[in-house]
Amino acid sequence: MLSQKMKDALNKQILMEAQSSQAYLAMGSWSEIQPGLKGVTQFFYRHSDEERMHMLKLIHYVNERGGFAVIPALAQPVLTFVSLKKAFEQLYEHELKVSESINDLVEIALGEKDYATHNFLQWYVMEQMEEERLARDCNDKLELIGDDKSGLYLFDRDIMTMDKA
Ligand code: OFO
Repeated sequence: MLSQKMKDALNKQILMEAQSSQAYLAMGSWSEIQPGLKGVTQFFYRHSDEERMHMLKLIHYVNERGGFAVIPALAQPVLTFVSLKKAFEQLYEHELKVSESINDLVEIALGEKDYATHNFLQWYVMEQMEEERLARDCNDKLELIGDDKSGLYLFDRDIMTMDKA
């Protein structure tokens, strides 16, 4: 059985994953109308789907452990970006916040002596490590590319095969 504190904290994480999914969906919709960003668009949409999966995993867990997963209302995400680099910077910052939030959850689980939740959260800890690395790689590449159009062309092509593994 989850403690009230744990339930509340997990429900907050459900909101965060839902917000992540919306934010990346908005990035995908923005990049889809920019010329030549087919690969990037696919990446954002795929990432949005993954965040939804993270949210669902939490929903099932909370409900299976005797809680009630609350489906949250969402604020409109940022819709437009001055550049692709800015969108990726935002994605990276967002992932850092998610990691922080997962770490807080781990701390709460330990404090509550809730070892089942602690164990459940380890998947998210590993996932965040990979997501941070991927977002950092993308930012580093875009930094190198600068305004070089052929670099951007290659980035868009390569991101289709860049994965977390
Ligand atoms: Fe990328 O955040 Fe979910 O966990």
